Amino acid sequence: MVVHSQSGALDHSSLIKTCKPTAGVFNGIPVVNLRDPEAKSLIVQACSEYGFFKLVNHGVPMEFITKLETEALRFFNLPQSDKDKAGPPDPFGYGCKMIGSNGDVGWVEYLLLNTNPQITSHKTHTVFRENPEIFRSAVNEYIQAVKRMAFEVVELVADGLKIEPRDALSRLLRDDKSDSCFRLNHYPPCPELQALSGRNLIGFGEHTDPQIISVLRSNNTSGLQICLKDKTWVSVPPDQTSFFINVGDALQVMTNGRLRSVRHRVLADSKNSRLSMIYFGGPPLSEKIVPLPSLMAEGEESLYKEFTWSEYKTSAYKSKLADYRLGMFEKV
Ligand code: GA4
Repeated sequence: MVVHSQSGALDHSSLIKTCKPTAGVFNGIPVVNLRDPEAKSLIVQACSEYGFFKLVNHGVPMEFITKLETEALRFFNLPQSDKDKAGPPDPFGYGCKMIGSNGDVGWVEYLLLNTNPQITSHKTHTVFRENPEIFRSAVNEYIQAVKRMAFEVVELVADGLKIEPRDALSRLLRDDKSDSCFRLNHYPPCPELQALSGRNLIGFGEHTDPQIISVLRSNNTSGLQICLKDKTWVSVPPDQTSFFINVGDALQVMTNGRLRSVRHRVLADSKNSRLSMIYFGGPPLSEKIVPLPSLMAEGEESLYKEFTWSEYKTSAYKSKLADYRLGMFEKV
């Protein structure tokens, strides 16, 4: 179903997607304490069953999180004409409602940044004319801390799956040429939502993340939903003090399907705005995405054709958000 909307921070009239409210709140999301001696097996278990888990005791200082959140809100509260100066997202920069370049829309505005500091500084200069240094340092200190935690998480994945060497995954994220990005998503409240006779408004449509791993932090507004193995959608209770970790397509391939790239989406709220910040850890463009040899059992064959991250990205950017992107790389 599509509706026209003319109000809210996403100001111009446009077509917005809705869906039936079928998902219930799920209290079974696995919770992993990063300092738990059992963390490696709990992570592998969670990533095989859900491709998703909540991380606590993560070591990222709350101060970095709130500082960046404040700066992000300062930006999203600017007049539309000022925000538009930081767009369009090509793919980096400010975007409003349009996601990617193949006609996907959502009730969302966002900033997409490269995690390479030089590129970040170029864009943030346009974004934060008045005081680019404050935003730049807030982004950099946050990303640095989140990356460090993400390296640890993928090393625990390697330990849990007995992958050798244990930096087989983390070295890809640590690489200077790692093709990683960072996204700030703002979902303004949509007051018209109540008039939609019980339907839900899609903030960010269903998709899987193409990269190795995604690390998400959001404020306390709900909206995130994940798709379980049996294809039912469930709502993830928000927790602003924790991080949520997603397995991406590349990690599914590198583990030959042992870990599952999770389909997820975000619904908008009628009263509360949602702010999320996501680090997408990807490999260098030239990296071959193949199952890690040390993980393969004797005689086990790859479920996927060989491809480089650059080839996968090119094909992903030609796709629509909800497409099953790994499909064309599966062996028949
Ligand atoms: C989904 C994960 C990340 O947000 C992202 C998205 C990207 C974009 O917004 O430009 C894509 C989407 C994401 C997958 C398919 C293509 C590309 C929009 C889209 C329709 C930054 C990414 O890497 O892939």
